[in-house]
Amino acid sequence: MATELTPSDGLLLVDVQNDFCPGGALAVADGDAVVPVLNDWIAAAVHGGALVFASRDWHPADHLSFAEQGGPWPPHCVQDTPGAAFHPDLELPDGAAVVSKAEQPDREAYSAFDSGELGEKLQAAGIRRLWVGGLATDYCVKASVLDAVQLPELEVHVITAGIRAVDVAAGDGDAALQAMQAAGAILEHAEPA
Ligand code: VGL
Ligand code: ZN
Repeated sequence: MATELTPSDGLLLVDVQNDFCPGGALAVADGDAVVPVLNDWIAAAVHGGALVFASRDWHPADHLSFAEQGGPWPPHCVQDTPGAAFHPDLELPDGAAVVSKAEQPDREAYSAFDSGELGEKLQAAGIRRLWVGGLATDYCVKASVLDAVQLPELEVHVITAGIRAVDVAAGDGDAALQAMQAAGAILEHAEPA
């Protein structure tokens, strides 16, 4: 069944940034395949008057998640570098709210809700359903969805065609999907109307 979005819907695009796409510093296999899928959801959001939020991993150059500082990742999504930019084909509408996260050098922040403002913005806008897609399934999408399901009166849907996993270990992405579903998120396999 196709889904029609309304002004009480929100679309959260998680970290659709160059460094998470093929050729990037922390490339997710097939990561750029989320772009056309999410563009369809963006079009449906614009058509239906739904709000669009785009989170971005926005690290200082000395962030603790980078290997040089003892963290698990190669440097990625360093503030104001091309790798940190949104994928050039992502059709972010005017009025999309950009949410930056993981800006503090000494703190990891996978969830888009770690920025602090997103929960309040959703609540202030009267959002009742949140549709989530982006990168990566097993890190920032998962963390964002697990935070979102904690908010009162918010139904959380994961756009399964619009996410891709890092899969450091095989099966991480599938486990993340199960964890999101177990926490109360709805796995959405349909296309937007
Ligand atoms: C992410 C690893 C490190 C993500 C961010 O956006 O999923 N993953 N930083
Ligand atoms: Zn990061």
